[in-house]
Amino acid sequence: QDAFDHPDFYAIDDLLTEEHKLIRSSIRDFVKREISPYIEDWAQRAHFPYEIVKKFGEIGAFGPTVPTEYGGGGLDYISYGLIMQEIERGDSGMRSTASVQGSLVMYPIYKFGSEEQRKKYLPKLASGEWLGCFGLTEPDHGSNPGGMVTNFKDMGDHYLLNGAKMWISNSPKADIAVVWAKNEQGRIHGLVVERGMPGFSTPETHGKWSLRASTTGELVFDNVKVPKENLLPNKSGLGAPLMCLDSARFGIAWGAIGAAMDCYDSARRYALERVQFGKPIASFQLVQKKLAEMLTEITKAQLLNWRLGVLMNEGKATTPQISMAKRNSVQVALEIAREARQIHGGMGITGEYPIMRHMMNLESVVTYEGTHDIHLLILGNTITGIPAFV
Ligand code: TGC
Ligand code: FAD
Repeated sequence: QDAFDHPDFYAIDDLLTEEHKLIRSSIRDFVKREISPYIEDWAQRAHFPYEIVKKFGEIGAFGPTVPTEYGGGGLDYISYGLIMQEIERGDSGMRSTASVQGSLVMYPIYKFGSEEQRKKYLPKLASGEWLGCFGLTEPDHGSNPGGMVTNFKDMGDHYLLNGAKMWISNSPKADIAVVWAKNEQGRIHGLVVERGMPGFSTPETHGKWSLRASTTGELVFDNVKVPKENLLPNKSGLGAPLMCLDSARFGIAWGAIGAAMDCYDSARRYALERVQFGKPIASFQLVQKKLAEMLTEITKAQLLNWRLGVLMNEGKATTPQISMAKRNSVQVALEIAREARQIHGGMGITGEYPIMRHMMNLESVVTYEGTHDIHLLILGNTITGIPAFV
């Protein structure tokens, strides 16, 4: 018997194919076997389990939508969403490792790279032989990446790259980085920077209270000579990294609901087992209210995510639609984590239960890939036609 019974109050499974359900249960089994038994310990010790990279490669968690000829899974976006949902049910930091590799490293190389670049990098990234990272955010340019100062100069036979990126998931262990930098005309391009290039370093960021099992760091470029063939040739401008973010934010919309499901599941079990005043706390109306609201919000988000997946598959999803889903899912998950924490009473703050870890993780998820308020402003711009960013 599956110990985790995902809520499916509106029979959303009927909207999934047999393949979707198979993918979901194989990733769920993997998470139960390879992540859930160890994640509290990794998170408590701020340990990134590097061996998970190869294992993610083996189960097809990297680049599921990338065509099979490049090592990807050749799957649709609902499959991708389900994979992210199941991994994040285990831990948001583990999902970060997978979504950065798939949506932010493999996707730009596949979409904007040359055939040589696709063949050189994608199979190794898909299999987990190489780990990648994505450098957009800078110390002084987070929500406003268009203001970036990292730059490269054309030196004839190579480019010379200078600058720094901050808050980069996977960076301390990454073999390659997809880096966004401005050329001498101020135009943004993507470059593949490889570990070992002189002048390139990846210092680790310590002291995080969130995503503790994910490794985060900087990217520092001090006169790094980047071969000309490492520039992604097929798209430039801020739109290129923003397209990658569309794909990653879609995965986060599904992933965050995975974390919410885990909190709901744990809260429901705890409420049925924990006795106070001679009764399970699940018999009190206030506890039932919390559980009913959790289930309602999870169900609404599942439907939104599923519909967005269909639009993604049809190539019709827009950035504001993706913003709405990312923003909604993370907010719902954070609120569910907080309510679940209350249901667990004092036990909710310990590593005996996954709640506090999910809650702390979600404080990063609500900020990265566009903050909660930036996504609101993207929607506000769509509704009114007035950009309120500046
Ligand atoms: P704006 O003027 O709106 O757009 C600039 C140019 O880009 C075009 N564009 C798009 N193109 C393709 N796809 C999209 N989704 C696009 N969105 C915009 C746009 O048409 C324009 O083109 P052109 O030719 O006119 O120049 O740009 P803006 O500077 O006003 O910024 C808009 C804003 C604030 C929404 C955007 O900058 C933004 O989304 N900021 C948030 C930054 C962000 O999300 N950073 C994430 C970093 S990566 C990360 O967090 C990874 S964590 C992963 C993990 O661990 O899981
Ligand atoms: P700021 O942009 O300084 O924002 C601070 C506050 O001001 C926020 O509340 C924001 O909403 C608000 N604000 C900013 N502008 C406006 C405005 N116009 N109107 C209203 N409010 C505004 N980046 C990468 O490139 N690659 C990665 O792999 C990556 N991984 C990350 C991993 C972690 C754990 C974290 C925490 C971040 C990661 N990021 C990554 C960076 C992330 O994308 C940024 O933190 C995020 O975009 C916000 O930028 P900032 O932290 O500089 O905040």
